[in-house]
Amino acid sequence: MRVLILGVDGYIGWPLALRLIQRGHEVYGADSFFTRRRVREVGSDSLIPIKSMQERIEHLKKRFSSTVNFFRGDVSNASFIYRLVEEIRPDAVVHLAEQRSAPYSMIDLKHATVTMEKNIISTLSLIYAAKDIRPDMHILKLGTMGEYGTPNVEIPEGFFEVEYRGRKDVLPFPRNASSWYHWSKVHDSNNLMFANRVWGLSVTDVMQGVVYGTRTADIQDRSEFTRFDIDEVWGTALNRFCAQAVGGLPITPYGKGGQTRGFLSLEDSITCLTIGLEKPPERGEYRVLNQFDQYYSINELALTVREVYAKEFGGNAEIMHVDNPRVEKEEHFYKPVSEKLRKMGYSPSGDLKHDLKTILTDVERYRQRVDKLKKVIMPRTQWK
Ligand code: USQ
Repeated sequence: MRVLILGVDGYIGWPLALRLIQRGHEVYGADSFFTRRRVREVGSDSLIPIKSMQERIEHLKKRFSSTVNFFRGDVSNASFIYRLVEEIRPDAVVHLAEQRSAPYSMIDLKHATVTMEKNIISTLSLIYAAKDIRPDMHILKLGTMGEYGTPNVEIPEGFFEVEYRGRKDVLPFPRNASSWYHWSKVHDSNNLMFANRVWGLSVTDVMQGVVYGTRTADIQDRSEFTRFDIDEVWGTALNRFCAQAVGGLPITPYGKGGQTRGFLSLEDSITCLTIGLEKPPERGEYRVLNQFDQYYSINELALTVREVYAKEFGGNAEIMHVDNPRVEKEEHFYKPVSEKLRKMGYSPSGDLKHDLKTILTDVERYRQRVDKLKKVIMPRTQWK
């Protein structure tokens, strides 16, 4: 299959390219290196050093004799995405090229605007490029479980049956996001749903949980590592907790720590996206997949990191509940459904404690870099 990955330089984009090349797909990629620049903007860097795109491309040629056909550019620029779709004529496009940090989007108006522009306009441009040039290609778009928020009822996969004043319908499940970033994904979902309705585009809208991990099965040596962010803006909960443990900083559940989210390993994220590509929706279908392995509360995760770090490394990590910089429920019901991917063949790859041992081992290797990044780990970005 000819696949175009938008955001191929990112945490998920790069290991996805490795997996698809291994599986014999023809892989094209685009990136503007937005994340590399914006992580530096907040004084941070990937904890695990990563190669330049040029080095990555050369490395793949040696290992597989096939590589990513790379295009540098910004997919919120319509002429760039039109040119890509025209030249490549992909069977599928995976859209990962969005601003992915909730805290970054909440810094101020400028950052909220960049997030809305990059995210909404890139998806809209891709929609139009598909309609005008290649209406039968599959758009696989990365959304987020955070689109749904934390309602006091079960969360279905995109749609649910409602009965109201004696009549029934199947409607989109209400979205109730908790940052400008998460809302930008809601707007993308609405736009994709509408594009599907008017032009019959084939869409998979992935509601993905929080991803953790340093590796996938395909990552064999240091030149293949993907980025791994641990700072308060770009790092996500579990990855940050591992770095905090190794760096001798307290593990920081925000507020009461009862916030519960769906989580999955990087390995599982790549597996699920590959399944979504290799088992596309029907032509003209808009399909929503809830993509996570299990849900955990932040407190459970903090305790598990502390336990694994003590057992495997003899370390003694402190847990410190800090004032929550976000506006979110700290204790709530949470029961999302994730059935479709499992029916399509996904079975989770490992267990959390085993994965944590691997992450902590990799983070230990870069302990000196954790020390250098210490000043950007504790929370600073406020929602209020
Ligand atoms: N949290 C802490 N302590 C920390 C960091 C986070 O308690 O040191 C809490 C947050 O308050 C939040 C939860 O952990 O309740 C998750 O926060 P996060 O920073 O791990 O993840 P989030 O901001 O929700 O965003 C991340 C990715 C985003 C993706 C999303 C999936 O950055 O790209 O879409 O996870 S989900 O959370 O399901 O919406």
